[in-house]
Amino acid sequence: MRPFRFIHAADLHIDSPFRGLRDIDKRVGERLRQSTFEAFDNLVKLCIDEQVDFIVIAGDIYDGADRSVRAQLRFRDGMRRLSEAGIAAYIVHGNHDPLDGWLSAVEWPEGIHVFGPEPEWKNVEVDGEVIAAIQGVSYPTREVRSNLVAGFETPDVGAPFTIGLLHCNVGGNPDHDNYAPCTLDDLKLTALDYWALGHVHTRQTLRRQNPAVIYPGNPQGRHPNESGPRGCMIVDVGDEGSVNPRFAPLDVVRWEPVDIDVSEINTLDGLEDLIQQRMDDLAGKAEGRDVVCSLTLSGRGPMHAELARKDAVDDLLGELRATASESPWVWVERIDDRTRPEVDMRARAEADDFLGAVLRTANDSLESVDGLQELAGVVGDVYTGRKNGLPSPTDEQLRTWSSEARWQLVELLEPEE
Ligand SMILES: [Mn+2]
Repeated sequence: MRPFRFIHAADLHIDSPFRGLRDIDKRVGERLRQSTFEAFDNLVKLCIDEQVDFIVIAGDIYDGADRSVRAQLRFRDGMRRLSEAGIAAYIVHGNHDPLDGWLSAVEWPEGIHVFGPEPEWKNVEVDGEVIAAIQGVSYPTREVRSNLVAGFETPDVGAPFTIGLLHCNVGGNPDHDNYAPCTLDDLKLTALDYWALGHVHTRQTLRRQNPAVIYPGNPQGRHPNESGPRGCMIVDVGDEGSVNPRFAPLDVVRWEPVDIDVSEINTLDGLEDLIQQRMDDLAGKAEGRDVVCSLTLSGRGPMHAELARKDAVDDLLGELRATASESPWVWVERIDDRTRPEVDMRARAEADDFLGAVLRTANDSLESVDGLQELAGVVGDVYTGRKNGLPSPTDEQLRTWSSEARWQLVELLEPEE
């Protein structure tokens, strides 16, 4: 068979509104408002740059069933550019843009095919030769609770390469609505070569080949849980039908979580410097993209008291936002303060209560040879008793465990606030 290349994208969600963020920061909100449009433009450009033979889009092109006119026109313009470049497009609709949603009278250019509500086959031809056959189906309505794979046909023997195009939830992924539920076995049984899926927004390869089953993820993250690089898959199919997919990023604004341990920090200035440093790292890794970052502060230390003061976290957030660079920017979307107060283990161990008594024992094992040996004896029973051949723990291991146990005891017996 003739080798070819295609792009598999899904969940474009063009014209996602980002309303909440627009209320907080107009500049950031507007940039995000543009982001799904720009990521789509990047997708079209990538198709042309990579000289792909065709693209498949596995549903949720538009964010809302009442597709905005703006989104539809932008999408149609992109399809025109592909058509002019001789690149065919095969499209299905999902729960966010079902067939019964409002649709302007858009005329699709040549080579663009939108699948209907029943599974059907379309041949992909290049220079008069069929290089692949695609079977796809669109959601007629938002809530599809049936297994759509049941309507897919096993391909005729002799089809050069076959692709299933579907918006569905494989294996009941609980992070997404259970629309068009199916199992990996259902997909295997159809004997297609590649399942181009949409719906789950985080990139996943459920199976590498025979058939390859892939969610490419969405091209542009839309909230803190859609973090990291986002894009599509470029798939090379070899002359013997081998499938070689690779990820290509398309996102223009990146969401990143940042965790900072404050236990070694003593001043608010020091904390701000450290956060700044981490934000600079993020900017470097984002390669020119803007970044929205969700900051989590954790650990025990003097910073807990500083941050617990009235408005301290809000003030820090305001300061970080005010000093953010122009473009590209790193914007802190939230600060989650999970810090804990310091605990003076020695002082706490002197108290005449249960925690005090347990801590004295733990301190003993950390600070005296006898104490450590006693601990080794107790733990040793577990090892020799099981006769499982594990080496006995070293003194250092014992000390680490004892030290961790001390913290855990404090957390459990004396939870904060
Ligand atoms: Mn989606």
